[in-house]
Amino acid sequence: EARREMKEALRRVREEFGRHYPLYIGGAWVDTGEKLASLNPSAPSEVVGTVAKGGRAEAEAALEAAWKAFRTWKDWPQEDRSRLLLKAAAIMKRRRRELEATLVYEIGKNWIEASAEVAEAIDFLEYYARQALKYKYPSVEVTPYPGEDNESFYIPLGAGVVIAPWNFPIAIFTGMIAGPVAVGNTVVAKPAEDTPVIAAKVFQVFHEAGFPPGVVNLVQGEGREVGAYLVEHPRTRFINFTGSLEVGLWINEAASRLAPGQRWIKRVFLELGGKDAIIVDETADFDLAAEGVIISAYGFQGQKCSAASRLILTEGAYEPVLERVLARAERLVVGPAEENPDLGPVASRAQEEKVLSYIEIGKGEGQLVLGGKRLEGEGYFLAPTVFTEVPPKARIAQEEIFGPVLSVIRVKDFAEALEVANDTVYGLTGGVYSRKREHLERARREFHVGNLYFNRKITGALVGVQPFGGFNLSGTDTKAGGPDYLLHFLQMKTVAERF
Ligand code: TXE
Repeated sequence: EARREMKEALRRVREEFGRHYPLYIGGAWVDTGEKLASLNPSAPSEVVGTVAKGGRAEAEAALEAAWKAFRTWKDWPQEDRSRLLLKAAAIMKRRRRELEATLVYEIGKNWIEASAEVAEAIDFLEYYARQALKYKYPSVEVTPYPGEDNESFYIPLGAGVVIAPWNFPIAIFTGMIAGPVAVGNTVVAKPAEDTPVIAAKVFQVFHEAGFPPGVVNLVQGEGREVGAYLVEHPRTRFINFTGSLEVGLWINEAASRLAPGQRWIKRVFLELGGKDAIIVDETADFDLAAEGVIISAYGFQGQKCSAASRLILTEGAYEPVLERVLARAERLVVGPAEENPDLGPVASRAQEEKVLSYIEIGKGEGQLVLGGKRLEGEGYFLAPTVFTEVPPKARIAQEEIFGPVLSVIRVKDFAEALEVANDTVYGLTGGVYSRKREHLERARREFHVGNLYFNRKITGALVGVQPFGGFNLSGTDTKAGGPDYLLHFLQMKTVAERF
């Protein structure tokens, strides 16, 4: 049944190829003179759709609309704000297959990855809608003081900016907007250039849900232009960013520079890259470990911040795990995403070039034992790639590649495995496969990552179950989908009254 629905949805989305989507500012669909085209990475000659390309004028208008909307949105009863989020979730559920099919064509996810991602977007809306209700009352407990009434409560920050990456263009995009908006802020959102169509569809959903004009605004365009303008703007109150380390560091600096006329200290939230490691020791269930490594390293072609890109094997695990990983990796099917292969294409030509250049670097650093090349076809198809004997300090063991490339590192024991695992500027996710309690306990204390997984096949996160975010240069650890996430977008007001 799901298969039939998906085929039907793919057919319908294909019929819509080439459709044009405007910007969404102050509750109106706005066109501009310029266009941005979205290409199908499985067949880049196909234009999935075009969107209006915005510039500074549109960014300015959107911020203006967001501030105007904030005046009333901040005072809406929380139940009503939450109800709108739930309505958006219900609309997404209704359009679920269409949204999944759009992901398949626009970014090259296979059906399973696409379906998990749309489910996650829905989860974010529902979770934050529920979570926001907890901040409704002057609920913060303060110490009673004689002769006075003391009350502390949360209020929103104002208008802020959401800047999103292409790799989870509906889940992360929706979640980063839904959080701040749920608790009374308003938002100008700038999606990634490679995924403008799914972003426009998210805004169709918001529009249908009935958000008041200006609460959510969509400005598509280039990061360096529109994104940078919004970041530097004196009226931006917070920046919610997910993307690369490089851009994140720039934003962090730019946001703290006082622009002429700036009246706010901006709050900056950054969720950046990872160089995630899975450790397997000699006591592990080797089949389970190999299966988990495959899912984590090659799911969505390795283009996840949570993807394992380093496999650290202790002496007794090295041969049996490597053998199992290679046997499985060899069998992976790579092809057009609409055919629901194990791996679709990488996202864009730029991505393909970046990954291939790291493969060249890797040839000088380790042993290429599998893949390492582009595959036949119009799309950006890369073979699942494995390097062995990779020194921990090699560039392919230190830099985020964001592609289907796994670096295998040999260590003598568990202590060394942890040392190597932590020897990175990042600190997002980590995995450990072991049956030795002592090793797991030690990893629990010493493996310095925001999200740690033991003997578990998937290194991603479920909304509300595994709050997600990283340490070190992986970001500001906002813990998306966690119970404290909304607090980032609130400030506390305290009122004392003498009776
Ligand atoms: O990032 P880019 P990408 C990370 C992942 C990887 C990256 C991939 O690990 O590093 O995201 O996303 C805009 N001023 N995570 O390649 O290039 C740009 O237009 C303002 C981490 O898209 O940084 C786009 O909208 N904006 C993660 C956005 O920034 C600018 C989960 C991101 O682009 C800009 C998922 C500028 N100067 C991915 N330049 C986690 N940790 O949770 C570009 N942009």
